Parts: sequence; C-alpha cells; structure tokens
Amino acid sequence: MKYNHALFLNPYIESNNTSIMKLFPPTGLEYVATSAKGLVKKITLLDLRYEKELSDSRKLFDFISKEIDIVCVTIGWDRQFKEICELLNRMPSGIPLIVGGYKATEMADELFKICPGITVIVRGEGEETIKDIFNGLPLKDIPGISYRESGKVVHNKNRILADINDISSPDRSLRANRYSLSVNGIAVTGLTFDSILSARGCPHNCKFCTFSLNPLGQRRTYTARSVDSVIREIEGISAEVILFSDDNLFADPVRAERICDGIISRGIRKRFIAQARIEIFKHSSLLDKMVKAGFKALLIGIESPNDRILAQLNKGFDSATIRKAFKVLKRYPMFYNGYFIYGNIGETKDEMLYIPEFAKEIGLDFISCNKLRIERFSPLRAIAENTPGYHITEKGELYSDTYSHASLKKIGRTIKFSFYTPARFIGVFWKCIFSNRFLSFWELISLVGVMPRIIASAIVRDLRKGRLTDSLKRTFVINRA
Ligand code: B12
Ligand code: SF4
Repeated sequence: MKYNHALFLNPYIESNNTSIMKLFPPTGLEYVATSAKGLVKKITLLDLRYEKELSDSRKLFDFISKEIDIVCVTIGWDRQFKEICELLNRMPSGIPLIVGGYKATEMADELFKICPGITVIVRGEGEETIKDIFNGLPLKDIPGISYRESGKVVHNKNRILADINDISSPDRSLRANRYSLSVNGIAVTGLTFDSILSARGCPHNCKFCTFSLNPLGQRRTYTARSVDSVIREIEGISAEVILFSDDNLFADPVRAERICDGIISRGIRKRFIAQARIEIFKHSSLLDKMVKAGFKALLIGIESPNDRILAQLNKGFDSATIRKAFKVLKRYPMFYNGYFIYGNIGETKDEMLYIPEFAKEIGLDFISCNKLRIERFSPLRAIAENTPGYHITEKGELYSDTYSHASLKKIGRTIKFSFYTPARFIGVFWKCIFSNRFLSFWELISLVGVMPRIIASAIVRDLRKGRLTDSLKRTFVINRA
C-alpha cells in the first residue's frame, strides 16, 4: 500500500452554529472515504464542526504531522472559502494534499493560485478517482484530476460518471461523532440526524438549477439505486431522523411508493425528510403511505408566486397549480418548507415582497429564500448576461442597476420577518404537538426547557450585529424594506 494513514477532513468550523449547518454529515466526503477503504491501512474521518479540540489548528497540524501521510479535504460550499484556504496554506508540508468537492471543482484554477500546497484537485464525483490516487497511478493517467507539473496546472480530461449501483454507500462506522440538532450552539432535544442518497440526478430542467450539473458542466442523468439497497441502508442507520438528499426523491413516484412499502413492511420507525416537487399532490396513495412510513417534512421547490417568473425559470407549473397542490398537501400531516428565489431577472420589489403573503396563503410552515445564483454552466447565464442593467458577481450572485446586492439583502430580510411572525412559531409548535408529531412528548419538553436560552442567544447575536432594535421592530411593529 502506498499510504498508511489517510485523513478525510470536513474543514468547516461553526463558531456560531445554526441548526442546518451542523445537522447533516458531509455526504460526499463520506462516499469518497468509504471508496478508499482497503487501499490504505487506516482511515480517519474528521468533521471539524464537531471536533472542539482539533478545531484548534495547531493541534490539528500536530496530529497530521505525527500520524498522517495523505490529507483529503472536501470543499463543498461557498461558505468559509477564505478561512478554508488559509487552513490549507498552513498544513504541514511534505504530505500530499488532495482536495475535492463541488466548490473545489468550480474553483480549481483559483485554488491552485491561492493554495500553493495543494497536490491534486479531484474534479466532480470522486469515488473512482480516489482509488487511482491511493493505488499510486501516475497523475497523468488519472482522469478527473488537476495537478501541477513543472510550475503549470494540468487539467486531465473529465472522468466518465460511475454507475450508481457500483458506488458503495457511506460506511457510517468511520464517523467519530453523531449528528444532532443545535440552535446557536445550544443542543436541542438530543435527536440524531443522518442523510441518505437513493438516487443521483433529476429528470427535470428548471432553468436556474445546477443540481444535476456538476461544475464541469457534466450532467448526471437521473439514475436510481435499487429499492432493496436503499431499504438495507436505512436499516443500518441508527439516527432517528433521516434526510433523503436526492434532488427529488419522488422523481419516480412508483419507486418512491415501493420505498415506503419497504419501510412499512420492515417495521422501520424513523422520521424522514425529503426534497420534492409539488406534483407529488397527484399521488394520493403515495402520500398516504409516506405518512404511514414516517415522512414528517417535505422541502419543496416553489421558487416564485409569479407566473412570469415561473415561466422564465422553466419550472413547469404555474401559481394556480401551486395553490391546487397545497389544498391537497395540507390534508397530510407533514411540515412543508417552500424554497423561493428572489431577485430574478425583471422581478420588481412588489413581486418579491409578495412571496411571504403567498407562502402564508398556501399554508407553508417554513420558507427558505435565496437570491438568484447563476453558476458557470447555468442555462440562465446567457439571458442574464444579455439583459441590460443586470450583473453577475464572481460568486454567481445576480444584481441589477435597480436592485443592488445590499437592497436585495434588505428585501430578503423583510420577506423573512413578514413570514416568521410570532404567530407562525406558535402554529408550528401546535402542529408539532397535535398532528405532525415530529417530536415526542419528552423531546417537546426538552425543547421548551432550552427555549429561553435559545431566545437569549438570538438576542445576543442581534445585539452583536447591531440590529436588535430593527429585528424587534420588524417582528412586533412594522416590517418594511
Ligand atoms: C442535500 C443537499 C443539501 C442538504 C445538506 C445535506 C448534507 N449532507 O449536508 C441541505 C438541505 C441541508 C442543504 C443546504 C444547503 N445547500 Co445544498 N445541496 C444538497 C444537494 C441536493 C445534494 C448534496 C449531496 O449530498 N450530493 C451528493 C454527494 C455524493 O455529492 P458531492 O457532495 O458533490 O460529493 C461528491 C464530489 O463533490 C466529490 N467530493 C466531495 N468531497 C470530496 C473530497 C475529496 C477529498 C474528494 C477526492 C472528492 C470529493 O466526490 C463526492 C462523491 O462523488 C446539492 C445538489 C447536488 N445534487 O449535489 C445541493 C448543493 C450542494 N447545495 C447548495 C447550497 C447553495 C446550499 C445552501 C447554502 C442553501 C442555502 N442558501 O441555505 C445550504 C448550505 C448548507 C451548508 N452546509 O452550508 C449548492 C452548493 C453550491 C455552492 N457553490 O455553494 C448545491 C450544489 C446546489 C446548487 N447547485 O445550487 N443542501
Ligand atoms: S429545481 Fe428541483 S426539479 Fe428542478 S431541475 Fe433542479 S432538482 Fe430538478
């Protein structure tokens, strides 16, 4: 074996933890670490979000210098990019440094410039590529990587995507921690979380979406794992709450129903969360089975209440269909989170501010609003670039002469506060107790117990950001952008 001890590192440090940022394991990194099993004597998987001691970089570097002979780091998100580059630049020298992930792929050229210590960047899906690296193949013969040679960066050709049924699911025994819920760093309920990927890709073609398009422009056509393998993986998971990370678990409703059948017939008692499209409302027998199987929350891409914008995004449905869908969905005791995009091309402030009204009208429990992002290979890029007055930042954020980055941020805050009123939280709590039952009685008691600390921490956070008065005014008095 070429290497003795490999470190697989999730380098994000969450000093001001919010629930979402710490809830789920680093799926991509775990897939790659699992794939490397048997090709190196020892594997250590570290998630710095949960490693208090090793979050101190001196201790981390000390551990690496003493123990590790190859370091593999994931960079999956825009967040903390600068901090992660600084960490990579201070890594002990002389140890191969392999970097991969969505953001690393997108920024391969820039990363080589900023971080001279990087040996190889793995572009796109990494399960097969990591095997070639650990087997010691000459770099020039490994598809899907970029590396330095005689001072120049070489980009090998892209790797052909592997068959999904040949990819092993993550070995959860490699983990050093359990994933649990915390809000602003305060542990809540003790519930544990995990995620599972039952398929890759999505058969739809929403124009803004790059989910099934990796940053190389390679498209993952929708490919699903066998239902049996999915059920077997769920049976091996100890966490109480499982997120299906699929772009859309219900892309094939018949298969989704078979997954529910499997969960019910095996007596698996978990709480499931999944990403979905509104068309799921047409499948009543699937919805019935989902409730029986333990589905508690759906994360649904709605994007906009405005038909003009929905057509521009090629979403495939209009606002009347959304209204019709939620009339049906509301009969099922699940939580509904709607994803919305604002700051679209030609969208006015009034149209953006209609989002919370619409979300309340259709009965959403939660909303997640994001400014439109236009990535390198986004089909919207050409339209945005050719629309006078619109500009795209290096990070892919769209803004215009009328709506600057700052004014969009302000509008986003208004949307959030208009939706998340005190009455909303009471409504969610009510639903949690009387119909959805996401939390058991004791978990609810534990949540109520930590509530004062959570509220206090939110006040401290807003005080530090100098926006407490604004937040209180928006919550209790009036909320204007
Ligand atoms: C599920 C999901 C989530 C889940 C998180 C689940 C989890 N386990 O953390 C939830 C719903 C919480 C979420 C939240 C967000 N998400 Co999200 N999410 C996804 C989604 C749909 C799937 C991710 C996944 O599991 N992929 C499958 C794994 C196997 O792929 P992978 O992670 O890319 O890993 C492969 C390769 O990258 C590579 N690789 C990865 N690491 C490494 C390391 C090494 C050493 C090597 C060699 C290779 C390698 O090999 C892996 C295996 O093939 C993707 C879209 C997609 N289809 O990828 C968006 C996506 C990752 N999310 C995105 C975004 C923007 C967000 C949010 C910021 C949204 C928001 N504004 O709130 C938040 C941020 C959360 C955070 N942690 O910071 C963007 C990221 C774009 C970017 N440039 O930052 C994506 C790509 C969607 C998109 N195109 O817009 N998300
Ligand atoms: S937005 Fe959702 S449905 Fe549309 S292409 Fe992306 S993953 Fe598929």
